Amino acid sequence: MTKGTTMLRPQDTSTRETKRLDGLWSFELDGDSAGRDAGWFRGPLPSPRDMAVPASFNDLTADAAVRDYVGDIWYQRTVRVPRGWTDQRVVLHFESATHRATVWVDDHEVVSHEGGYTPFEADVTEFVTPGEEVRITALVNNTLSFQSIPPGVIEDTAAGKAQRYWHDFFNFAGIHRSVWLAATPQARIENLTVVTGFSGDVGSVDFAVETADSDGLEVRTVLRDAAGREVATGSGATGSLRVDDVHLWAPGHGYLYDLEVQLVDDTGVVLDTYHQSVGIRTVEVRGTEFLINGDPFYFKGFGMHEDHSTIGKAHSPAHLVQDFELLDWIGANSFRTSHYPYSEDVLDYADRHGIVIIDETAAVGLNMGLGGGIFGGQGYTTFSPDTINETTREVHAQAIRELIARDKNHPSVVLWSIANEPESDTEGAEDYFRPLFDVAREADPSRPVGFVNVMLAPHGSCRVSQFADVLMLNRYYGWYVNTGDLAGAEIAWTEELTGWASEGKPIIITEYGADTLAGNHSLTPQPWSEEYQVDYLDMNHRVFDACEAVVGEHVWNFADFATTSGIMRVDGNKKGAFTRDRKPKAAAFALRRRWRKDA
Ligand code: GCB
Repeated sequence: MTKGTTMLRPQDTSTRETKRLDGLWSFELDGDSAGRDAGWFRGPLPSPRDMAVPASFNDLTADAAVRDYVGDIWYQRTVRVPRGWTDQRVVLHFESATHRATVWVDDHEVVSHEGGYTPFEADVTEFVTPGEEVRITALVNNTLSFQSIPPGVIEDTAAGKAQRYWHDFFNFAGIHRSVWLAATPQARIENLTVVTGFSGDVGSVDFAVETADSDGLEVRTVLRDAAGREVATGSGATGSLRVDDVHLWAPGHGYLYDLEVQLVDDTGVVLDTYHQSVGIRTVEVRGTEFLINGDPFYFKGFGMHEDHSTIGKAHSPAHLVQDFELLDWIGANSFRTSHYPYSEDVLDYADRHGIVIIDETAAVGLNMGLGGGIFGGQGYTTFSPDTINETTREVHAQAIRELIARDKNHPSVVLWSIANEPESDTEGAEDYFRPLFDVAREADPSRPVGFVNVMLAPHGSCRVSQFADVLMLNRYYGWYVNTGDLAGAEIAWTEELTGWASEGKPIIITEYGADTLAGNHSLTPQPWSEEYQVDYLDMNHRVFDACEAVVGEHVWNFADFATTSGIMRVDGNKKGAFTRDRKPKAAAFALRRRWRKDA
């Protein structure tokens, strides 16, 4: 199926070339799933409309049937293969297709991939001719089931089938990130892993390179500093580079070296070359401390979403820059990729700007007890042979592997979150999660692993946190419980947190927040007002500041975001410090005062 764990992101180098396929594609919904048997990939789609790539398709038409569509979705375009690509290996690379896709090049099926937030690619060399056009067709499917990550279920309603799910954000779908044609030499670099360290002012970059069609060729590595000066060289596919007078990557200081990997023949000709930015830093959990470069780190920031009006969950460079500017303005040093892997451009940007990331899989909503009917269909048992089962766990394991394979070399990523708010107080949960922590640790022994605990599994009842290196807690004292009663909330919250602190692990509060309608004010602290949101955050901060084991606070959420509709959500979730169009609420200024020493 997919070769999801051994691929490098397309790159232009002196031996490689890329062509981005973003723009308008032909698009057609296929509610009867008839297109595959009818061979829609064999020619132009029967009655297509235009669709933007990258974009969620949901909000781009004026048609309710499109917005809430669930099922097969066809995307198609033609592309002329660059005429200079003779004798090259050509791959077709999707950064993501939500939630799964099968792809054809002309009449040839080339790849299928499960999971909406990680990349996949196919070697299409034998199906393309440099200088000629090819037709690319992607059959995307956005259905969530008990065997998908995230899970969902299709229910029959009077109006037809409807998608239910247990997570609190709209099920945007489509092709959310760039699609590429990319050329590499046949003899090529296929995969690269770096792990960094330092002792005193000497840094180390351990590397492991995988190559293909490379008999008789030599791997060479060159490390250059940010000014382009060569600081270390190596030969061989694995090794360790010594970096004197090391310049560390650190929170707020995104210093990057460039590691160039070369594949060289015996006459010294460089047949392939690939560049990897490297931030030299260490991450360690010691007692209740979270250490970056040996220094205690306190996470300040948000759980975020890839979510914007019009484009939905698509990546856009303009929004990327704006969101990071706002993070800087407010004094955030970190965020969590709640609740799925974000665009690789986001991680690159965080690397360069010294922003710290908790990197999360799309395993959200593995909890059928949550929300009492708010977030979708109820009446299910979370872990059972008919619901979340061993097949789901295999899909989940693959999602963990693909996340780590994709993001392992980013210095910004310091902690893996393998799930958000799953059921975690049952034997079924314990059995389900135990092996998944092993999967993460095997894929990356260099970073701590955790999951995000839900309020329904408070201290003393959670059976999964025993496997985690760091405790991540989402708590809504003063919102979902003790609503409007901040004094009572403070007492209850302090009591629970004191229990968790006795575990001797660092605690990050990965969510705390109050829905707030921008512009709604009140003299007395009324829920939904901007004043209440400020008071609510203040109360939480008093609780955190009194607890030594708390090493971080991530407000839920950075910005208001789209959700499924229901009696709990008015035009989406309103817990943002910023509105959906990034205007600050009063809380944004309050957070800025707390987080920025100079504000
Ligand atoms: C949570 C979830 C998050 C929701 C949030 C809320 O615990 O992790 O996805 O959006 O609560 O606002 O209810």
